[in-house]
Amino acid sequence: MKISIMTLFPSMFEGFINTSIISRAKANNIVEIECIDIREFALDRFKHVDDTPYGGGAGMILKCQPVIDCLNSIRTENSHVILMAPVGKIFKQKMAHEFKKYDHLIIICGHYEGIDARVYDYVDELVSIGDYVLTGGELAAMVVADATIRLLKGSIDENSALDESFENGLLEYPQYTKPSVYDGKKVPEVLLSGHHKNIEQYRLKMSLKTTLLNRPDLLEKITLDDRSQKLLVEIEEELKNDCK
Ligand code: 6GU
Repeated sequence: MKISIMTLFPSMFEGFINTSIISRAKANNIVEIECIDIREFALDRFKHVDDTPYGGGAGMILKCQPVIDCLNSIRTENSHVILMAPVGKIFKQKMAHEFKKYDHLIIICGHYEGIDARVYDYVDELVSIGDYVLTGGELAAMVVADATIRLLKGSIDENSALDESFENGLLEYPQYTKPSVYDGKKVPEVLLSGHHKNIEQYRLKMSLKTTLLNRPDLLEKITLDDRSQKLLVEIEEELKNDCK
């Protein structure tokens, strides 16, 4: 897979591209990442890429011309083009699974106060990473690229991706490593037992409990099987008793 990132601040991506899992995925030819500086497509000798908003208002707006010329210089029939913008659809794990299927993903980072809305007509979708405003789309683009790259075959241990938060609609169960006692705090006994069925049951229960406590909205979006429903009733009883 190739990911092309269009940005006014290519240097922001250096740490991201050259560290840990992402640099390894690149070295192993699982992903190719390029950053293209939108400013190189400015036409005037001062390399202006922004201007004041029609209708008035604060800040500067990224112009169509440098963005579209830049896009046209790299896009092919196989490119899927996303524009990072706070007005876009919220990025979810499911979207990362969609994005990983494309041979060529182009991510456009808006910056300044906004981007000329006519750019929307040249992209496949607008994507936001959440309900807050960042100074630019760069951090958001890294979030999308990271979540997508780690799903590519060979990027991380495939088994570790299966049990993760969001993959089955639930948050992940808590994990522990050595020592078995730290500062008087014990690792749950069942995890030391070697009894795989009990461990699996305990993890499912903790997954349900964590989701109920931190993200009850996620439970409303999935259908639980009989076993999970029973466990959830058990958890709710236990929580009630804890309050007494
Ligand atoms: Cl994609 N861009 C900016 N500037 N802010 C955001 C965002 C994107 N997603 C959430 N906040």
